Amino acid sequence: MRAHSLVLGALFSLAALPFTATAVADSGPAHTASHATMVHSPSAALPTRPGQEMFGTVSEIVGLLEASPNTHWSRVNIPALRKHLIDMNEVALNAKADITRIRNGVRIRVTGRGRTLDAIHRMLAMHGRTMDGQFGWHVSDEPLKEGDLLTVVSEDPAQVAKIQGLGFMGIMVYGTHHAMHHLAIARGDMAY
Ligand SMILES: [Cu+2]
Repeated sequence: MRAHSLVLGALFSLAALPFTATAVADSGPAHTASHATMVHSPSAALPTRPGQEMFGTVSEIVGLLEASPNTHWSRVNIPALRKHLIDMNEVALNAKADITRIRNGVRIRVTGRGRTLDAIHRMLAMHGRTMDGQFGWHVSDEPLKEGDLLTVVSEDPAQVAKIQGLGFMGIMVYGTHHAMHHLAIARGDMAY
């Protein structure tokens, strides 16, 4: 049992070293010095992968809030951001999207059940409000019993082609302001 723990400990120590530490078997003062330098060097490799998208997104937002002198922690609402990120997951993975091409755009019937249905109602209502009038698009959202009916049209033939090519997910991600919404939700500037 003790030997097993020692082996595990040794493996863990090796795994924690950067790949450049090939002189593990070396001994003597030279190795001791380089090892000390490596451990304390600011350039020593450290892991950065968050492991999971929710952890990564929330971690980045918390970092931005901490770095900003304008953050009012009494207003900060990370639970609202978490709720929105779960909604995004539901809409992206579990919602059913039936798309119909109409003369000047698309009509998309987005449906789901339970937690997915709640997410569809919240996300599509928000997207309808936010995206209407942008890029020369007219966006309208109609809540249904089993989902939402999203209609996206344009008078510009180039935009019509784009809307039809983007389809449901492309329309949902289109534009560059979505990540800013996450910060606004987290800062308490936007109800969700
Ligand atoms: Cu979002």
